Amino acid sequence: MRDTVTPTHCPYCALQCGMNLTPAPDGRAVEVSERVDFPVNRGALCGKGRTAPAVLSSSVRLTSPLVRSEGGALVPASWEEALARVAEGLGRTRAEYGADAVGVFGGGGLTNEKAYSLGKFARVVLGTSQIDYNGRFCMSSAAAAGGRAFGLDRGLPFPLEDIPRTGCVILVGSNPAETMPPSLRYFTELRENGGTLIVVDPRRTKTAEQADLHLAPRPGTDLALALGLLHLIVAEGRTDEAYIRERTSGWEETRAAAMAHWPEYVERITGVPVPELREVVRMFCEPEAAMVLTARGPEQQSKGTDTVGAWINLCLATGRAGRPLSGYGCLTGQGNGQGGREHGQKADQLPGYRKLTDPVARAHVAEVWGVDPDSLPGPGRSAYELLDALGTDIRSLLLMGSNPVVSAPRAAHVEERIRSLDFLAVCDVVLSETAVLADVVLPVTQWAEETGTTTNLEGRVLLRRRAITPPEGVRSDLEVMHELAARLGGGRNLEKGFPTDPEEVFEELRRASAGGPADYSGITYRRLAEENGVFWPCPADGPPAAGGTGTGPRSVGGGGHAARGAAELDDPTRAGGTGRLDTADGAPAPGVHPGTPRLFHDRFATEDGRARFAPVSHRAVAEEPDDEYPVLLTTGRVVAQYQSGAQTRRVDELNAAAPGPFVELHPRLAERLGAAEGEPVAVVSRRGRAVAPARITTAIRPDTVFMPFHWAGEGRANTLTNPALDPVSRMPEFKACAVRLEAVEAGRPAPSSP
Ligand SMILES: Nc1nc2c(c(=O)[nH]1)N[C@H]1C(S)=C(S)[C@@H](COP(=O)(O)OP(=O)(O)OC[C@H]3O[C@@H](n4cnc5c(=O)[nH]c(N)nc54)[C@H](O)[C@@H]3O)O[C@H]1N2
Ligand SMILES: Nc1nc2c(c(=O)[nH]1)N[C@H]1C(S)=C(S)[C@@H](COP(=O)(O)OP(=O)(O)OC[C@H]3O[C@@H](n4cnc5c(=O)[nH]c(N)nc54)[C@H](O)[C@@H]3O)O[C@H]1N2
Ligand code: SF4
Ligand SMILES: [Mo]
Repeated sequence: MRDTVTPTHCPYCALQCGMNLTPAPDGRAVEVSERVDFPVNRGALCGKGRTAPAVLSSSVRLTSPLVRSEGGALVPASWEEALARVAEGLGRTRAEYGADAVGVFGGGGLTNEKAYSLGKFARVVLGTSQIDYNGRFCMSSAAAAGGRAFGLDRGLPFPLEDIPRTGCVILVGSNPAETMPPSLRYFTELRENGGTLIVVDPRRTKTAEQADLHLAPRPGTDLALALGLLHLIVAEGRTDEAYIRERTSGWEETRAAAMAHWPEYVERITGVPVPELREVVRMFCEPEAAMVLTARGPEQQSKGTDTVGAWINLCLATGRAGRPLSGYGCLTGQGNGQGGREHGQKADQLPGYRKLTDPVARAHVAEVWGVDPDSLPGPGRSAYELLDALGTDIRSLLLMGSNPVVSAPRAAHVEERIRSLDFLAVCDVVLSETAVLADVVLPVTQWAEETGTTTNLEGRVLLRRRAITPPEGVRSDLEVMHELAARLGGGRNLEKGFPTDPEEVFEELRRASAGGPADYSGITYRRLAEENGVFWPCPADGPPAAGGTGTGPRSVGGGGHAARGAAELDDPTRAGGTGRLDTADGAPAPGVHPGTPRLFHDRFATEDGRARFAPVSHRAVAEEPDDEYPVLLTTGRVVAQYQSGAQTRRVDELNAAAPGPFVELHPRLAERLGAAEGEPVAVVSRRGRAVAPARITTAIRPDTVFMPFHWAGEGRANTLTNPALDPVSRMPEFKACAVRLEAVEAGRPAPSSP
């Protein structure tokens, strides 16, 4: 038991708010208090962070392994038996059908150490190529577009503290008032400083209410909207020709594509009036600096990569990328949404954001892992494709950190695929809707009970510290991998490569990432503790820091080529005169790389150092409304619930605030349907039927309905969603599918989902 206050971070979203934890006398319960020294949230927390300790309680969590009995029930078992069963289940599939018949599914909530170990476990212990994770459902389109344009993907290429000092921010399909409440102050301060905020969202959200201008396009039309804006920028002569010439490539083709998208045509597609388009152009182009930030609205589309590319085009055409207080950024979602996509749990990836197909990367990582590069499998399937192959090509699955029965698109089908597996093992802290279907459930430790690093939406690597002793009966994900490696190694002592001490894993991750685009080699636990986080890339062999106050944050091209030495000290005045970031304990020692808060100021991370325009054109949503399914459904979040709800639906205070699913619809649609506030309505798509109470509001477009996706059962939004995939990122179209609404007789039990 410890009795001191432990400074750490929230278990939930990508803001990774700082908080202090104080254990109660029993050493188990823990109290959350303000931690003002962490600059991102300066003590502020949302309700989820404040109430996070409730999920540590034994009354809602798993404290014993569970195994499927002969009779079909999940019953408590010893760790020895449970681990033996998992090794046997996965091992048998591998022996009978080959290594690729074993799948692994990870999560963007896992720490860097866990994500790194899971990718290594799949490739070295299981020898399978079939690993992917829920981040594919999250920011993969922005990652693909960012990589294509800039040669490097880091959610935000600048710290949040730059936002209040820019001139204009366009927030596209992002609702931080509900999804990252403490971040709202950056936008409030922007407006207090005379800057403007534009919000693009089919709904007038709490965020849109704060905006100077709110555009409400039809879901799935952000690509056309961005093209229309670019058309006007060109027509009004507002492009930055010198910047285009010196720092970009591919402009002519992109310009031609944009010129084909007349504002009137764009108005017809998006429903956004031409005068509003003109107003956006004026607000975005007049100030000296401006930013575009996207989140899941434009990204979770079957054309998400092109859509984000079109918004990046706007930044490039106006010289608003890789310059102080300007740029494009994606607001990453999960606690380790950034780090989780860098260290190898993605189907095509090796640690350090390396490519699995790159022979140099394979050789480097294989050496760190002590294996033959030829033994590393190639790229596997993307998340939805992997889930869709369960029970056919993939016969057994190890799942860590996701609840796809609630969160995957076309969820009834995914659930049926999961049920058809020969063997399913789930590591979780609670008995989620997916864990209930498992043959073996392994109960694991959580944030406050274990140490590990996460990388927040700014690319800031953080240390989450252990504050309390875990309850008896649970083990960490790292211990699980260690034990399984021993059992599946076939006498090869593979467990040695899977240390249970997170710092030991991080030391190996540093070496594996060295020289890669996401280079962590200059980061240590000690630095993280002292400096309140370090921004990657941070090479171990970087140029010496100038040291002392006034040292500007570094600005590098980043990326595989640039990160290895192209770093130059940035001129602090160019970055708005901040000098160092306001970290708690000052600068790293001389000779130590200070990390890279701001990217691309000198060059982009592409081969030639230029950013690449994306020559994109408008396309329709995969499933346009028709006579049978005349309405568009979009989905998203509410402030008091998190993701599949596995954790937050176990917290009374949060359930009181957000007790269940609902269907948000416009009064005109409600009237046509005869629906009344709070009465159940059925939403039917080609995939299934969901029922939830109506929430009638003029804040949504009349041709669109909205459902949050946090609940299972008949109100499960993902029963309806369309798994149409983006061709590049393989992101499913969570944000637009065709549905019809049906009245449900009040008092009658609602029909269940097929
Ligand atoms: N409370 C809470 N906070 C969270 C989470 C949570 O589950 N709950 N999850 C975390 C995670 S993993 C993520 S990824 C982030 C997500 O954070 P956000 O992206 O902010 O969340 P969403 O609600 O999915 O989508 C944002 C907005 O997109 C709008 N939208 C829908 N369709 C379209 C469209 O076609 N175009 C445009 N422009 N907008 C559209 C929706 O109306 C919604 O208001 O939140 C993180 N924070
Ligand atoms: N319709 C619709 N669907 C969506 C979205 C949408 O906007 N609309 N958004 C998508 C997005 S952006 C995301 S990120 C996904 C998220 O959806 P999921 O992947 O289902 O995410 P969570 O609900 O966070 O699930 C995490 C699970 O891991 C467990 N867990 C937490 N910490 C740990 C740990 O350290 N170790 C282990 N082993 N388990 C742990 C939790 O208890 C929980 O059961 O949903 C996607 N689905
Ligand atoms: S905003 Fe995100 S990180 Fe901050 S307290 Fe809420 S859930 Fe936690
Ligand atoms: Mo996400």
